[in-house]
Amino acid sequence: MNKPCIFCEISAGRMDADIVYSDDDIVAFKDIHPRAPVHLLVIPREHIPSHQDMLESHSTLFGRMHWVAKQLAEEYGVAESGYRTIFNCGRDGGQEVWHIHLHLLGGRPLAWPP
Ligand code: DGP
Repeated sequence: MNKPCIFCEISAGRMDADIVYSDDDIVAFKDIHPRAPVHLLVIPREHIPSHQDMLESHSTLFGRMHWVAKQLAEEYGVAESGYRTIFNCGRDGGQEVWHIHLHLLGGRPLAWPP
């Protein structure tokens, strides 16, 4: 039997997470293995496996995910110092969870290139 998607489980409230934002379409929560003082994940409730599975009809949803990230950056005090938003996509992109998620990282200087 296929294992349930952990981010679908979090979105449905069947698995614990430190939720920081939620609406009808989007949920955001703290990353379980934070890589920076602020490390949040913004996900759609819809199960979209990766950035490469985006359809044109998802454009508004993806835009709103960035809008939520922007609001959270303010709420978590990193808007002024700066932060990074990332979609890891596929094997070389370092994607481990196959339910699309926008990382919001901040609170320390972030190296570039990663
Ligand atoms: P990525 O490599 O882009 O697929 O990042 C997946 C992120 O998800 C990684 O930073 C750790 C986080 N993560 C994995 N499992 C869980 C979980 O069960 N709960 C929470 N809050 N975060 C998780």
